[in-house]
Amino acid sequence: MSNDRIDSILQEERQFPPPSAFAQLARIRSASELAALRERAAADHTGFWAELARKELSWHTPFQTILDDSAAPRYQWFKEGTLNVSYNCLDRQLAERGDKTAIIFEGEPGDTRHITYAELHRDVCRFANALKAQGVAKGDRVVIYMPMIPEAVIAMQACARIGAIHSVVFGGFSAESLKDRIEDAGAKLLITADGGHRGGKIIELKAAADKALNHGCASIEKVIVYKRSGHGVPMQTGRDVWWSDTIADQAAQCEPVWVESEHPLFLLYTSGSTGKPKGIQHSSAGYLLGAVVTLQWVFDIRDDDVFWCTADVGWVTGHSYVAYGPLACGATMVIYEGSPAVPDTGRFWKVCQDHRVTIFYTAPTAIRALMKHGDAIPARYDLSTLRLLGSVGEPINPEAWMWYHRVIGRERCPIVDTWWQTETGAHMIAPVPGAVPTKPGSCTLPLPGIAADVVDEQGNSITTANQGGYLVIKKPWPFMLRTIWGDHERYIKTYWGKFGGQYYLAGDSARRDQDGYFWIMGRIDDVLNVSGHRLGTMEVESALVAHPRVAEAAVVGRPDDVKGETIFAYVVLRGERPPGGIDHALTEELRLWVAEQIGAIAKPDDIRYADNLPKTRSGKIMRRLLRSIAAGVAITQDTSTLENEAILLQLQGKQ
Ligand code: 7RM
Repeated sequence: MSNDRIDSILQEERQFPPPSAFAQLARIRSASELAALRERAAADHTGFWAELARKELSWHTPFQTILDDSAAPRYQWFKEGTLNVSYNCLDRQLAERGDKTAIIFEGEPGDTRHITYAELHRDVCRFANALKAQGVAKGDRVVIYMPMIPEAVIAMQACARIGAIHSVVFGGFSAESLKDRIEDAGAKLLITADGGHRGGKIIELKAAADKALNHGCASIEKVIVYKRSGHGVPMQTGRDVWWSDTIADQAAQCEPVWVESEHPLFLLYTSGSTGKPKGIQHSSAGYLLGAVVTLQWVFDIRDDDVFWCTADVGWVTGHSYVAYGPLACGATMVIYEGSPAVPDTGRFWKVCQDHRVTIFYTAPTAIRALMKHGDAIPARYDLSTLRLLGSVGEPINPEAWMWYHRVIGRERCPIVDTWWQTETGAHMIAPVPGAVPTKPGSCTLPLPGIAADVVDEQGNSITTANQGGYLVIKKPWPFMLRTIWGDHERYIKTYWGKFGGQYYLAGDSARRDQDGYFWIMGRIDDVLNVSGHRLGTMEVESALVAHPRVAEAAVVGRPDDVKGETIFAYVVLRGERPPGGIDHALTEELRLWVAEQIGAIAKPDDIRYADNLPKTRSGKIMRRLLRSIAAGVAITQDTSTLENEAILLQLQGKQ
């Protein structure tokens, strides 16, 4: 057994062709149309992207050079071109869609607002003028720490309008994280709110901001505070200003600042596996192009759609598929402020019903959490307007995929499982729903113009079906990250170091099946090594979740003298956790179940039951923390962002 090979043990044979009712009306309605697009891209990679950039974006000055790779891996796309992202999202909709609803907002308490494109344009212009009046200019960094309300999008768009670089910090992050990000970005201005509604509580954003600012953040000159919760917060004279006051005297027109294609649109911090968060830097033109073409190809966006991406603007998904992409396509979108469980776990389905959502995009963690409450809750709602479902953030296990398909999509809606990253800017591997048959658990095939592959340790393409390896991208693409803010060396090392600068290393392991479909197996750092077999965590987790009593599972390796590693599983059951976390009969049943499903090699040695799994705020399992617990070593990870710290004791088997 060679040591650099990742073995696949999951077998999933089900296939779902594009429903003909869907395909008939789709933008790309057949495999041959898609093949033609792929061939164009394969024949002339940069020409393909240039053609799209000319067609889909409105330029102030046309570009001359499609791709400058002379300083690779610092890639520059569409050089000499100038444009404005906010102009592309708003101004160009005014003539035809001024009165069309851009945003349907629903707050957690139930308040709703409809904002037309003309109104959004006006609000963005006013706020852009306000930012200028507060001293913000092109290239300045602005940190946005807001609840999930339209003003978060308005703030982002206003920055884009004047060429300021925003960095959104998710409202669930602590004062400490906020401070680190403000300082790394050297931000001049902070935009926040008094508080937001989430989980029936008020999230004290201004209080956290004050705490961050009292402990550093010397670069911050002004804080703009939007009044959302209205619960009364202290304002520091000279520093803090109310949003409403800043816009009071501002004009409803604001000439966009034309910026170069490569001008940074935003920084977004992501935590790496080690070290401090990386400020992922994105461009203006290339980035926006990615959001637009993927909304067309993968979401098949149409003028009459009501698009709802549930992601917060604190994540890249909320940048590409809330703040920018849908607006640049002139779509109507839903923004929901709060938790999926308030007032009950039917909230998502109620929002879909009430606002007649046609395209719904969420994360597997949300799907599994809602699935846990059974089929009866979604059955209460009219979901007949839905025509397409999407998934993002982690591999969706076949069990959850089937539930999503059957109970939410009512077997009528294709599911697009979209693989991408903060760094990639937009979807990379995902089905084009009118053309590509889907398989539960697979993100299917790379999009046209995306040179994704799976390679071995030496960087050679793996041609054997189902043999796992490193997921790489072999050619630059317009919406790729440009650098890590303030640390270009780290950018080179992290993403281009492994294969001599030739390939972009995604950091995920993956395999391709006999049809060339991609199956993400997990992060490279998470690969298990059991008696010389390298196994992806995802497959063992999928097998566990396929058991009727299991709602969620996370699997990590525990160092073992004999086997190298043994498999340690953390399981959340449907219904009650066994008393004291002990149920020997069930543990034995689950071990046998996994052995039957995928083979004895994958049988977990230990199973621990908890009420919840430790997740990052974007819903990704904190496997490093689980590895420490399994190994019985001291926990060094920051656990302050856990929603329920008490589960640590359960995971440790102490309660
Ligand atoms: C969009 C986003 C990126 C990481 C990525 C993967 C995992 C995301 C999928 C997925 C399997 C998917 N950006 N991931 N989507 N794994 N199937 N459809 O999530 O920067 O926050 O995370 O997420 O490991 O590398 S992210």
